[in-house]
Order: sequence, then structure tokens, then C-alpha cells
Amino acid sequence: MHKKKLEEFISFVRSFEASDCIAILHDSDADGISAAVICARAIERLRGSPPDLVITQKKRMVSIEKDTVKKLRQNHVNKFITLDLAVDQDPREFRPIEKFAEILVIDHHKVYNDLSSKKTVFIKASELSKKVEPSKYATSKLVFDLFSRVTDLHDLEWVACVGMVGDFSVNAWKSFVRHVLKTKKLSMSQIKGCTELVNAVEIIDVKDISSLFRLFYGASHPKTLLESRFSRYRAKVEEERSRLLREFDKKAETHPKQELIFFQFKSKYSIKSAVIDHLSTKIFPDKTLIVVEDIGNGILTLSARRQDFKVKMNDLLEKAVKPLKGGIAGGHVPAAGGKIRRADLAQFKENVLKILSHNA
Ligand SMILES: [Mn+2]
Repeated sequence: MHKKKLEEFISFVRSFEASDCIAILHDSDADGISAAVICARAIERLRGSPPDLVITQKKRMVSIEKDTVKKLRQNHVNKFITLDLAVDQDPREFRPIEKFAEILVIDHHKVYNDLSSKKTVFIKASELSKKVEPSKYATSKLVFDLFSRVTDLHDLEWVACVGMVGDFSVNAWKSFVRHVLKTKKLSMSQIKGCTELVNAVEIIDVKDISSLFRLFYGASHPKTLLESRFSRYRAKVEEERSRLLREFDKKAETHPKQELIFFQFKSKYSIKSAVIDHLSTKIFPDKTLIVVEDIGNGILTLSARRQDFKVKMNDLLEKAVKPLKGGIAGGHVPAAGGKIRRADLAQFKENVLKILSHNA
């Protein structure tokens, strides 16, 4: 890693004092929440007390929301850490925070804007390792590796594994994962179970993420999660996903020339990631998959996947929504997401087909 960056990181985290008001903002998926658990535990070890505020954002956007800035101000936060969020994609709400807080950004999405400044330490996976593809350097592993330089985190290795499973990064860190399972006497199914459980809470009731965080924060073993009240959420998700996979068999549109499969559905849950992850990893790794979920209010949310890296999903969605009013998209090469207005669906599809035909 860039030596200067690492020095900046170390001096940022070594500066933590009991009198600081420290806030963490994290993505609400399995990688984001695992990263937050490791970061919070590290802070507790460094300064003797946990972070004062741990939050996620309502709209689940990658950039900072106005509400978040307000919350930070109200709580007199003076040190702010963002995890697993591409806050640099739209930095409008970010810069004003520098007026009252020092900021640490840790993320593995592509670099949109380098936000490094006197007030901000900006760390992306692409800077930490040239060997690991950024989408495979899960933020939970990134946070684990970084904070391990200043405090002992061996007991939290399994938490990093939960995040890595969530972001499909295990293959890039085989020997680490093997070592953790062996020394901690854990099974892969326990780790996967935790990942599924965290994902299920996000799908069924994202408002429950903060109570899940508290449970996860205090857990010293996967059992604490697996035997909790949240485990019933897994069965609910499984049932709804099976229903949607049956619907996929009947309703999916295939475009062989563009190697594209397109599927649109409605559900009472925000479940598109669970549906598309199953299709993409288990059945169609070498196809471009796009799943569109109608969440009401005239808004459609989008997910795109392709596991062979032949087409960049983040670039594809970003380009396809760019001409659409209110359209937003972002993410990784193999996995991206976004949203558009329902009225723009036909135009969105046309844009996707045009871009893919061009690439072919
Ligand atoms: Mn991630």
C-alpha cells in the first residue's frame, strides 16, 4: 500500500480519545455491517469505549444523504468514518462535513473522485493491493487488515469472513478463510448462515439493522447470530426467493446476441439482490443478468451481475441510466445496482441493449 496513506490511517486512528465523538456510517449489506462491527470493536480497543454513533442511510444510497449530515451535526461528531460506501460518487454532501469533523473513508468501489484532503483520509481497496481485484477486497477484510496494524483483532477474523462471503470474495482469500475455520473450529456453513441472516434482515426489515448490529457487535461466535430471533428471517427470504425463481423461469427475457437475461418482478421485500445473486453465481455466471424490481411510487430498483468480468456491470448501468432523469447507478465490475423511474423502463432497456450490442 501507498506508504503515506498508511501513515495517515495510523495517525488518524491513533488520535482517538475518550472525549471524541466518533460516528460510523456503513452500508447495510453483510459486508458493510461486518466492516462496521470490526471497526467499532477496534475503536473500543484503541480508546476504551465504542463509537458514539453507528448509522446506515434510509435510502440506501452510496453517497451521503442530507439527513446524515444533520445527524452528525446534532450529535457534535468530530470524527467520522464511512465504510463500504462510494461516498466519492456524489461528493456534494460530503465536503460540508469536513467543516466540523475529520473523516476516514474505507471502501472498495471504484474511485470516482479522490476525496483526500487535510481533513479526509481516503482509502480505496485499489490502493491497498494491486493483486486483488477491488470487488474481491471486501471492506470487512480491508478494515480487518488496516486496524490489525494498530490493535489485535484475531478474535474477529470470522466477522471478516461473514463480510467476504457476502461480497463473493472468499476465493480471493482461500488460505485466510481456511486458517480461520481451522483455528476457530468453525464450519463454512456457520459463516454462510451468518451472511444469509444479515442479508435477510436487510431484505425483510432494514429498520432492524441497528438491533442486529448491537447483537453482532457483542457476538464472539456465529452461534450468537444463528440462534437469535433473526434466524426466522432467513426462512422468509428463502420462501419468497423460491417463488421469484419460479417466476423467472416463466417470465425472463433472453437476448442471446447480447448475452443478456432480463427479469422484472414485484415483491413485498427488497429482495432483488438475493434473487440475482442466486441466478448469477449458481446458474448464469457467464451472462449479463439484469433484474428490475418494482418498489412502488413509480420507482424501479435495478441489479446487474456478471461473474466472468467480460462486461463491467458498474459502467453498463451508469451509462444506461445517465440520460434518464433521476436515474442513479454504481457498484463493482461483477455486481452493480441503481434505480430509475418506472416511466423510463423502455428507454433503459433500449440503452442497455445498445451498449451491449456495441460491446459485442
Ligand atoms: Mn462491499
